[in-house]
Amino acid sequence: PNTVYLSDYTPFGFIVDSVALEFDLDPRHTRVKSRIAFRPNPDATDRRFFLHGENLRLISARIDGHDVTCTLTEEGLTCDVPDAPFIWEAEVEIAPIENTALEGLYMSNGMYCTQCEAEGFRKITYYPDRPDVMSVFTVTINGPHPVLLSNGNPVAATEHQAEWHDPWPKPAYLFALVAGDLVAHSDRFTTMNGREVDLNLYVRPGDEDKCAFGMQALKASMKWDEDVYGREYDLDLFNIVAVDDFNMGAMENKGLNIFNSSAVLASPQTSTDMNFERIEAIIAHEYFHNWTGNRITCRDWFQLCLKEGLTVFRDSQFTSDMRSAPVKRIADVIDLRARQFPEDQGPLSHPVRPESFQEINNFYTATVYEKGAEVIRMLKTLVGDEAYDRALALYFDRHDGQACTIEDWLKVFEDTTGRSLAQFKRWYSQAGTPRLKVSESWEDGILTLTFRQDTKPSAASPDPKPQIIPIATGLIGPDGEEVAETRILEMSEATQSFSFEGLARRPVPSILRGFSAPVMLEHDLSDADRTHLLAHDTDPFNRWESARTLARGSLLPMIHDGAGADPAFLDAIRKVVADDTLDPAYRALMLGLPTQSELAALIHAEGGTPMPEKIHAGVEAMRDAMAETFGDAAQRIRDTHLVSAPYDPGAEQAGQRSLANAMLSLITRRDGGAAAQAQFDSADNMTNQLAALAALLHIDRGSEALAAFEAQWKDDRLVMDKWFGLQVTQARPEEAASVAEALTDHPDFTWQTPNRFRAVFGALAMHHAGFHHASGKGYRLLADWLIRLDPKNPQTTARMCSAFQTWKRYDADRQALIAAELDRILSTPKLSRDTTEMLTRIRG
Ligand code: B3K
Ligand code: ZN
Repeated sequence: PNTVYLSDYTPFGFIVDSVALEFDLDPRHTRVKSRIAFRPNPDATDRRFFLHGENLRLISARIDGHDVTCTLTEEGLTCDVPDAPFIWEAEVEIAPIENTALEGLYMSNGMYCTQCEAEGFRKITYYPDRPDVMSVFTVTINGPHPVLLSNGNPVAATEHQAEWHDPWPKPAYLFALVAGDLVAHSDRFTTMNGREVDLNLYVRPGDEDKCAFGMQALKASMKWDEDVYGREYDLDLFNIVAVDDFNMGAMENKGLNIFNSSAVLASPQTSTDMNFERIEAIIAHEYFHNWTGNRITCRDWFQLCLKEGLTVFRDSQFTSDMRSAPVKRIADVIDLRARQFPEDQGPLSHPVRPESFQEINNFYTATVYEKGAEVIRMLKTLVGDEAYDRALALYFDRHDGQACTIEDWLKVFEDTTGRSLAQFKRWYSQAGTPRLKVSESWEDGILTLTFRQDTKPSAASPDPKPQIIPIATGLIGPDGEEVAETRILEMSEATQSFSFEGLARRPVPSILRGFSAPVMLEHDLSDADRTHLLAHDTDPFNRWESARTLARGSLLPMIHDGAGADPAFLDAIRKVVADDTLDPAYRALMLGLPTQSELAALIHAEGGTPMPEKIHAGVEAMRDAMAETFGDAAQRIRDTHLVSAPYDPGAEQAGQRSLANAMLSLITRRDGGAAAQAQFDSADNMTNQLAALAALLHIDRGSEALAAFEAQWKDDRLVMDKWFGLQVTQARPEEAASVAEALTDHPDFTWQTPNRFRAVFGALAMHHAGFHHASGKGYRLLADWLIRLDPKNPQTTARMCSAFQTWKRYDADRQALIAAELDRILSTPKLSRDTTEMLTRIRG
């Protein structure tokens, strides 16, 4: 297979002045005519004329009106062109109905839609399909559908024909087309400069009642981007379309965002609080791309984090502002540890800016996105908020309309602050999660903290160098008072010390406040000191982190030798959770435990061999102990936080529900399911209904509720995804694979729809003890289905292969079972490039 290298970048030999496309839609025989104005690029040395094209049937090709002969390959075409401006015209035929990969132009429930990022446009017509080729598009769509959409503004429409013009030059990956029998939920937004923008959310008939929240979120995002970043929307129209068959969450096509219906449709009866929050964040994310991604795009796909890291960072700021900043920060760190850390510490480890790939779709990763956002967060911490704002203003000013690199991005910060970011740049070029060890010394009223940073060498970065690490640190005195406010210790050496002077008594340091860097902190604090921080830290993140660390410490002996839960830990947790002065959402987070996979990683890092069944047993024992410790208090806390007001998805009510439902799950461990059944029977919103169902399934008393749920929701595909997933999630480890397998026989298991496939197999992969059950059945079942899905949808298959990325943590028997499955998949004839690359890297 072909490997592409960052170091091989050269500009395209031609500039594209304009693109006109005309589509005659037909499921099997869609015709696409293109008329493209090219001229030689004075900045390029290589003038070979190569256009990408895949699975296209070329009908005709002309240059300046004359037929030309082209050399066709699997990847595109070449032909001789004049050394002067010329017009390329081509006609191709494609079959959207046969496009099960959901990349390019495809069909979903009878509607046409597109997904072009990263390299899908080449499945629509011949084109230089690379992000640094930007042009102005005019699109004509012929089709019998009531709604015919493309990017930009509508210029003309008759029955069965629509013409669109997008005045902003864009790369082909932002092209979009939608045609179908859709209904619009419409609204308007007045921009900061008083321009009126029409907003539409297009959905299938029947989904109209699930649009209001997404529309609100869109308007809130538009306003926020004006207020916080000074970014105004730049077209008269902004459209969002919901599609059922989609490989990811959503796509930021210029003026025509396309969303997985699960990432935009919401109603109180069918969506959980978590769904609402996720939808709000994704709408914001895609909208924010209009400036960070579309107006300023990437020079090449190695620079993906330029738009993704920044846009994730911006959407996390938005959520912090709309909801609770500490809760958002904790949720982000939980997510980073669950998804990015395993990636960065296993065979798939790669820098935030990778240097080579075979299939770019495999690099839309937690490292590029979430670590990419963490890197920007650190940059902001290092230069300060005010310099960050100035740097961003310069970025938009200097690079509007360009396709940029990480070098361009860092340069605006260097020019703004006068500081060199040469060492900081390692965060973009070096893979792996640094370990940060800290030791303390105390003498004459001076506390000295000595840090050592260490990154494990990996295939991607064999010789890691010290990073710049901003370590936000404060001090908590023995009486619980803060004796030093947060200070940013800027570490740049492998080993470095920082002192705090003039202290009357020895304080407890609160280190890496707000998780100021994506590292693994090792701080040998006594349990007493941690409990002290848990009670008194003024930094809400670190207060939570103390609880997490205590939980880990208490869980390990329970896992290893079946010890009982540490009463001191239980008591400390009970105290914070019962503290009514704290935000309920925060208190619910305090009750959370590290995931079983995270515990496996920890045991592995400490030189042990994680045994999934023991981890599972330890965590269950801890939950039971919590249920005992809370006793009747659980009921009291739950009662206090039951919401009687009409459902609202905002942070306040959602926090109440998350605490009440955390209590419900403890109560259910002791009451045989009575409270959960009552909640299930009376719930008027999905959050409470699903929480009750989960609690019942967990104690094996859920079969009736499950049937009732199915009967109630069988016609709602998004709710049915939850029904499929939850049964696997809540299954006992020895049954998880069988439950998943049985679900694949359900008539509604429409496995070619990524949402449904992920509902079952994503849940299985996330069920640590179930997936890793010693029988190997989980591995086998997933492998069977990946083999089946790969020829239909390589992208979703490849993504799900990451379930195997942690395999080297486990015992020899499990490793042998997994290796056999990896080899079995790899030996499948015609395995896709996507899946081959993922599994080859994982297999090592
Ligand atoms: N930019 C798209 C992701 C495209 C994924 C292509 N495999 C969505 C987003 O990050 O906003
Ligand atoms: Zn994005």
